[in-house]
Amino acid sequence: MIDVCKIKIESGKGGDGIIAFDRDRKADGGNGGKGGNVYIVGNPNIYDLSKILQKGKLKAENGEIGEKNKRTGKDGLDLEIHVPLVTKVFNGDGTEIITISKSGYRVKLLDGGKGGLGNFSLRGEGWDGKLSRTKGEEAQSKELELELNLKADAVFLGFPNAGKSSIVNSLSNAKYKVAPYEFTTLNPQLAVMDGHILMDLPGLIEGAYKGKGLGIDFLKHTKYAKLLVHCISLENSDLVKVYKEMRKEFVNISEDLYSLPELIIFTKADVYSTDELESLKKKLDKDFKDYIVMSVFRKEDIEDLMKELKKRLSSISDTII
Ligand SMILES: Nc1nc2c(ncn2[C@@H]2O[C@H](COP(=O)(O)OP(=O)(O)OP(=O)(O)O)[C@@H](O)[C@H]2O)c(=O)[nH]1
Ligand SMILES: [Mg+2]
Repeated sequence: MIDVCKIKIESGKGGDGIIAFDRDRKADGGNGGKGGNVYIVGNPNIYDLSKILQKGKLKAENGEIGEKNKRTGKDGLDLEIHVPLVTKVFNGDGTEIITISKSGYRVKLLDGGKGGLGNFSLRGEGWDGKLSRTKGEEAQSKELELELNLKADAVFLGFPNAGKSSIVNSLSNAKYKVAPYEFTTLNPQLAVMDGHILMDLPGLIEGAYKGKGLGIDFLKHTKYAKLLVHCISLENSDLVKVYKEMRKEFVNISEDLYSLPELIIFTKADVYSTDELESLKKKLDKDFKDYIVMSVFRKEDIEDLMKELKKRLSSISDTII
């Protein structure tokens, strides 16, 4: 997934004014059209920056030159660069320009050049006026750096192989890769559950905050989350130890991540028989206050989890960005 990129943007040049005469040898050359502006627009249907890079040159249209008969040349079309939410926009030197955090939010980054004047606009007495015109204003250009901070309501974290992607898939229409080995998920992946955005993340291991495993590049994407869904596989023998180890990792990664409301999900409940599960839950009640035990292979577990997530997400108001 492309979540940072450098781009060069360019507005349209203004069209030149022209010199022309009508049948009576009166000045009638029109003005040039205006060059297109460059805008950046927040678009909730885009999830990474790759499309922007594919486009190559990001340039608005030039204005056309003026025409005979006092007619102004056509204005150049504006260029709209659509970016996912939330995208931070920086100047080439790293200073921040703006954060695009809302759908449809449209900000002008560059002005198109003004059109030049034709000899009709500049007409005066005598030939001097009749023979003058001005050129269109030059285009502006700028280097930008874009940084995507994906906006998700709930982020799924935990050790590798805990079953995070399996759960996210079963709560949504997503079909992300699931496999019985570690680090199947390499990049943050988004899925939609009835309007709520879920983020499936790569597994974390001890020392992730120091760059171990796949590291913590994902962190910028968790900034706007409302809920941390902490997934722990019931295949582990010491669940308290596993839980504490991961909480230690969260605090080392970021205070914000650590402070998010947390829902603990013990996954792969089907590895136990019903009786074994009952006694396990009694043990869990002693160590954990707020948790869910589930299996992705049980439809009712998925339905219950979905209800619970919706309840929690609706009760937490949107983060103000
Ligand atoms: N028995 C059982 N296996 C499960 C369950 N959920 C997931 N699995 C299996 O566990 C393995 C890992 O599942 P994933 O969903 O890829 O786990 P992950 O946490 O996303 O893994 P990484 O992306 O590598 O961190 C796969 O073989 C799944 O089929 C479950 O509820 N029960
Ligand atoms: Mg995964």
